Amino acid sequence: MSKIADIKTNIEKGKAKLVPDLVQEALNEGGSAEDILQVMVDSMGIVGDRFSAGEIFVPEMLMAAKAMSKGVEVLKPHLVSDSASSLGTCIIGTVEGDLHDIGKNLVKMMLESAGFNMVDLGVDVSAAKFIAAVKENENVTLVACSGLLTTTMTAMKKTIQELKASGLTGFKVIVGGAPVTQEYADEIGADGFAPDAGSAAVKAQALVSASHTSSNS
Ligand code: B1M
Repeated sequence: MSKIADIKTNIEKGKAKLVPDLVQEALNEGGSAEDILQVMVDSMGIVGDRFSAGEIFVPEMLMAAKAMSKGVEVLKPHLVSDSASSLGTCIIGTVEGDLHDIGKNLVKMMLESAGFNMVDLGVDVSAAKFIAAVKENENVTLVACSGLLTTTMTAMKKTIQELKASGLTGFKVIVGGAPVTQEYADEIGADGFAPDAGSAAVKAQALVSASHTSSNS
C-alpha cells in the first residue's frame, strides 16, 4: 500500500495537485475509502502537532487542509450512499469565530448519506444565523454544530442557549469537534455528541428517530 504512504506524505506537504490522483490510484489498487480517509485524518493530526511544535505555520496548515479537501472530493462517492429514508432537514455549520471546515464537511457527507437533507451554513456561523436557518427551512429536525478551537467552544454554548431562548421546537442539537466531549455537550445542553463523522450519523439518526417516536406516541 505504498500509495497510501504517498497520500500521507503529500497531505502533510500540502501538495493539493498530487493528492487527488494518488487517492484515485489507491482506490484503483483496492484500498478502502474508509482506510484512505483515516490516513488523511491522521496526517492532519501530524500537521497539527508540527504546528504546535513551531515547525510549521498557518500557511502550511492551510495548504495541508486544501490537499486533504481535494482528496476527500475523490473519496466522496465511495463514502456516501443513497438513503431511501428521509430524516428531515439538518442545519450544519462551524460555530462563530471558527474557520475549520474539514471535519464539518465530513460530518455533512455522512449525515447526507444517513438520510438528512443538508443545509450547510459554512464556517464562522453565529447563533443568529443558525436560528434564521431553522426558521427559513422546512422540516428542520437537526442542528449540527462543529467546533475545533477551545477558544470558540463558548460560541457553541451560546448557540444552544439562543436556540432554546428562541422558542423554536421540533429539532435536536448535536455537537462535535476535537475539543468537544460528551461531558461538555451535557453541560451546554446539547441533545447529542459524537466524536467523529461516522458516529455523528448514527447518533443523529437515533436522536431524530427517537423524537419522531415520542411525538407520535
Ligand atoms: Co487550526 N488549529 N488554527 N487551522 N488546525 C487546530 C484545530 C489546532 C489543534 C492545531 C494545533 O495547535 N495543534 C489548534 C487549536 C488549538 C485549540 O484550540 N485547542 C489550531 C489553531 C490554534 C488555529 C489558529 C488559531 C492558528 C493561528 O492563526 N495562530 C487558526 C484559527 C483560525 C480560526 O478558526 N479562527 C487556525 C487556522 C487553521 C487553518 C485555516 C490554517 C486550517 C483550517 C482549514 C480548513 O479547515 N479549511 C487549520 C488546520 C488545518 C488545523 C489542523 C491542522 C487540522 C484540522 C482538521 O481539518 N483535521 C488542526 C490540528 C488537528 O486537528 N490535530 C488545527 C481533520 C478533520 C477531519 O478533523 O476537524 O477534528 P476534525 O473533525 C473530526 C472530529 O473532530 C469530528 O469528526 C471529524 C472526523 O470524523 N467532528 C465532529 C468535527 N465536527 C463535528 C461535528 C459533530 C460531530 C463530530 O457533530 C455536529
